[in-house]
Formats: sequence, C-alpha cells, structure tokens
Amino acid sequence: MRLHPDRLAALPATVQTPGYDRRSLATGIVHLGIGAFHRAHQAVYTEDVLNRDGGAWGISGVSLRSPDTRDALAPQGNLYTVAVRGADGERLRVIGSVIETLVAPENPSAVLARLTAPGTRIVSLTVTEKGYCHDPATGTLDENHPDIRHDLAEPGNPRSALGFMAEALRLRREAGLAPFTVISCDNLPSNGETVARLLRRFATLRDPAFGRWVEDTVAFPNSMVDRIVPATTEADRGAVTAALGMEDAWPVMTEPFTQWVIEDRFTAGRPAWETCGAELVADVHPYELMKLRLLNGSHSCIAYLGYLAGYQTVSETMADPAFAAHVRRFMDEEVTPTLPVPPGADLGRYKSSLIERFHNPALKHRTWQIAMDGTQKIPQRWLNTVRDRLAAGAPIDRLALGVAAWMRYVTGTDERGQPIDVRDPMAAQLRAIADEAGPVAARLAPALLGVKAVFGDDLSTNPAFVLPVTMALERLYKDGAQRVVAAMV
Ligand code: CS2
Repeated sequence: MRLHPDRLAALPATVQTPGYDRRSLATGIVHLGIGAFHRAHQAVYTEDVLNRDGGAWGISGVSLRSPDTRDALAPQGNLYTVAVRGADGERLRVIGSVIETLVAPENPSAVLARLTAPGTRIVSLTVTEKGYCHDPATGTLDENHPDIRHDLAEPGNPRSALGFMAEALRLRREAGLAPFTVISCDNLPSNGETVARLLRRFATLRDPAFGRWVEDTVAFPNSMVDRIVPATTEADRGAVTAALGMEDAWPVMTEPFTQWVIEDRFTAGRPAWETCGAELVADVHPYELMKLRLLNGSHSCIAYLGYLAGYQTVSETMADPAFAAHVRRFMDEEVTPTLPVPPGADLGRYKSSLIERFHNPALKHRTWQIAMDGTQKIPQRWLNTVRDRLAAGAPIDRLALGVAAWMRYVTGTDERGQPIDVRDPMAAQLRAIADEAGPVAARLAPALLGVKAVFGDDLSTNPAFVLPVTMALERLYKDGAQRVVAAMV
C-alpha cells in the first residue's frame, strides 16, 4: 500500500497530515530544483502557512534534470514524509504543499506554462551552486557554459534555471503580466544579488532592452536558508515505510533545527512565512556570512579532513575529540573575527548549537556528500574568510589545512591508495592537474591554486596564502589527516 491522499486517515495518529483542502489548492510558487532540501525546508514553512491561513500558495516543483522525484511522488499524489530526527527520537509528518512535479527536460513547455501562469507569483530555487552556471570566484555568468550557450541559441526550449526564468519573464512581459519575485534558496553569497546579476546578464545577451526591464522590474530578495538534510537512503525509506504502515518511496530525513531569514522584497505577494518561524529582515548579509562561514565552512572542513581520515559521516568525524576541537577552534579563532554580528544573534550560542547539530548521530550525513562540488563551494565558505584574514594580517592555519585537504581529496586517491569518487563539475580538470603534478605538495598546491575560477586572480599567487597551503598539504602527505588534525589541537 502506497502513501496517497485517499489513505491519510489510515496513518498512525502520531503522524501529522495536511489540515487544509489540498484539492482546491492552486499554484502560487514554482520551485526550480525540487530536491530533498526544498522538501524539508521551504515546503514545510509553506505547509505551516497553508495550515494556518490557507491561500493560493501551492508549490509546483520542477526537476531540471532527472525524473526520479516526479516518478516517486506522482503515485503518492505528491505527498511525502518529513522525518525529523533528534536526540529524543523521530517525528513524522506528511507534507501536502507540493501539488505537482514537472520534469523540465521531458517537457520544457509545461514548465514555461506554469512560470507564465497569472497565479505564479514567486519562483524559488534550490539548484545547488553549480546550477547557476557562473564563475564561482567572481559570481559572473559563465557565458561558455554549454547550457547557457544552448539557452541563448534556443531560448524557447531552455535547459538552465536562468534560461527558464528569462523566457518566462519575457513571455509575461509580452502578455502584460507582472513579473514573479525570484528567491534563491541556495548557499551562495548574496544569493538574491547573485541570481539578479546572472539573470540580468543573460537577459541582456538576449536583448539589451529586456535586460533593462529585468533590472527595473524584477525583485530578487536575498535569503539565508538552514536545515541539514542528508540524502535519503534505502534504510531510511524502509524505516519510514514501516512507521507509516504504508510505503513512502521519497521521504526526506532532517534535523529538528530549521532557519530561514528572508529580505522582505516581494513584488507580487508572498505567504506569511514569518507567522511560521521565518525571519523577515531588511538585510540578510550578516546572517548569510555567519551561516556560510561557520556552518558550511566547518562542514567542508569536516568533509575533506574527515573523509581522508576514513570517517563516513559528520557525526562520526565529530565523535573524534581532535576533530571536534579543530572545528571549534576553526570557528572561534579564524572565522568569528571576520563576522559582523547579525541583530539579535549570539555567535557563541550559535557555534555551540552547530557543534551539537554536527554531533547528531541519527542523521548519517556523509562526508562524501558534502565534499561534492568543492570548486563551487569553497569560495564563499573559506576563501572570502581567507581574504579578510589576510587583509588583517591574521593567521589562516586551519583554513589552509582545509584547502590542502580539498587538494588531497581531488587527486582522486585516498590515504590508503583507494580511489575517491570525486563529484565536481571541474573534476576532470582537477584530476589532470593532479596527475601532472604528482603527489608532491610543492608542485600540486601551486598548480591547483592556479585554478582562477576558484581562487581568483588575487589568491592564486599570493605567497601569504600559497605558502601555508603548500605546507599543510606537505604535512597531509607525510602524516595523514588524522595525525595532522591531532597535532594541531
Ligand atoms: C552542506 C549543506 O552539502 C553541503 O555542502 O554543507 O548542504 C548544509 O547541510 C546546509 O547548508 C545546512 O543548512
């Protein structure tokens, strides 16, 4: 028996279900990139608003690549379970705010139809860092990206998020419809400004007058999103199915913590997310820096160093006292001095709560998963912190060790000589550089630092950065991650 709108009454009474009439729910939000994170985060905030106030805020989810999510959700009437796993056990909830799932490559016109419908007032995105087709070091459009070239050549048949939004906005403009508000929910620096810059450039390449119209009329609020959502495993699916008493083929696993800080600049209305826990603020930047540099920055340290030391998950890595101490000192000594404190925030408490969240053993968040797409993540997680530290003449030992661990990781061979499945849009290029340099820190570190799309023109050759990274990589080759981390504490 499968989870289905007709079978909600048969679920155990402890499982919370939608409290509003889903059958009459219309689309107000089109979400590009309907992965696990969105379903455990924004879709839950929206579910809470629907329960409280109703409103035409159903979500049409779009997969830009694979049909897997649609194939799993369609037989369930797009219902799915969020399993919240904390120290005190597990809570299950069935979410109804996603009302349909579209697969863009199968039918781009259906996606455009949704994006241009008068009821669509918000387009939100979780397409991951690489989904923005930009140069991670500068945040500018990668005009040679194959999807961008394709979407400029065939604008009516887009592939990329930018291509879809541009074509939809052009059609709305032509039809005299107001534009939707675009809200990026990815871990990018100034995510609203970044997607604005990219979309305006893309629109300008199509037609300068259209580019100006996008600039003048479309709103792109910045947002900071936070909830740890590891990839769902077969075992998770089995456990949720057993607890529900019916099969859910596509549940999501997450932690109790959730945070969403949003700039209140929506030109066509929005759900009252602030009544359900979201924070609406005038300026997201201090929140974003705090989160990207402390949470995601630490996550990437744990991912590369932990993986090299042989740890499978974040909580396993953190159970090693030397790693836990390293992460806390990374945050306290190297990141915190670079941060403006967001209004009302307490950085000490925030960091302690991060440490606690990283320790959550129920989550099984794989180091390998976080290690993915390093070229797209490192600039905002570490390198802007490095720039601030260098400008202040302050040491960067722990940041440099993180960068060195990433280098060791992208060589594609671990400390035991086993292959690493490196997932990154630049994996082939990194591997070629590593093969050419060989396992010699003095050659490999400068060669990888030459990748300007990641390190920019400034850091690539700055001796104050190159030297500590090279030394850290040398130590990693000589002693291995475990001993290097233990020696630093
Ligand atoms: C993680 C994030 O996979 C990763 O790179 O660092 O997905 C992290 O779990 C979220 O940003 C937490 O809000």
